[in-house]
Amino acid sequence: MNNVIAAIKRGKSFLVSSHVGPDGDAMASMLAMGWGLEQLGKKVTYFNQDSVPEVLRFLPGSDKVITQLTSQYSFDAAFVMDCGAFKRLGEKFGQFKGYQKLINVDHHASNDRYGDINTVIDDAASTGEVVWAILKKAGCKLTSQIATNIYCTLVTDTGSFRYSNTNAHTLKLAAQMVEAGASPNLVAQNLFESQPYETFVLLGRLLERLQISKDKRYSWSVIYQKDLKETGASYEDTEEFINYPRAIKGVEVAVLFKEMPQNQYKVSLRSKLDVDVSQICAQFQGGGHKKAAACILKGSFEEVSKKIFSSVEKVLK
Ligand SMILES: [Mn+2]
Repeated sequence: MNNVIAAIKRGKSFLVSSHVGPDGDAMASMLAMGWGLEQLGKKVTYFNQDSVPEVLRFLPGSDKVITQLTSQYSFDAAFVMDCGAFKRLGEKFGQFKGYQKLINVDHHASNDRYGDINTVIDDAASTGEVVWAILKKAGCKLTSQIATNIYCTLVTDTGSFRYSNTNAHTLKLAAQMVEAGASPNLVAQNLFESQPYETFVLLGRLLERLQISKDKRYSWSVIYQKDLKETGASYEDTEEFINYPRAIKGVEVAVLFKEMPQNQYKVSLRSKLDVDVSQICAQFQGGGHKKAAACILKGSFEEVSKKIFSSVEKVLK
């Protein structure tokens, strides 16, 4: 923490970024950090190669995010948020060399500490919680822009304050953000009640294919590339889909397979009770948290699902 504060004090220009395919924690964390740095008189550039998902465009500062970095840019430090592994920052960030220091701000237990400075607090409910701890220590005032962004990170990563990472501290922090100007209703409406119609057509396909294991302890579904083409929906809209298999009574592990180009599947896992799904994903070079993790496997659906199910069954034993 002291190293981050020193880097902020010393630097004049900063890049803020987050993992590809940014969710509400990744995007709102980088925006909150940017607002804080600007308040301290720093020059800030906001970058994510995948840009801002439609549902997050209400976030203050989201209009400043750029998707290209050229060699003309140069920064004293780059803050990267909510990203457990360097590769997940994307190819464009990977190729970019215009920063002196890389500052890794995260809450994933699986974070491999790839930064020059690493502020990884794995019991923080969201990366945004870590961001606010940094900004507070750096002497930032809590503005409504920062508060709305931090509040969004909490709602996203606690499943609207339903997951086991929700505790008294999380709720107090959320209340503090609301006092400073975050609107729970505005955030909820944008995150959960502004979905494109196509998303629900795609959800219909997922529900049609919903399966459950013989012992009813794990459940899964699959989305194919052709579903995206036929429904007009995109993977960006499927963030919440895994909550359906997870919500089935008795199910301890939920699995969602998403077909990717080039014979690959992105496999997302969620656990409801004690199962550590990050262990399962680590076997396939993936990562995440105990209760939410993902990995990418090559092969047909049959091949990929067989591998995943056998390791899910092992862990359930
Ligand atoms: Mn997160």
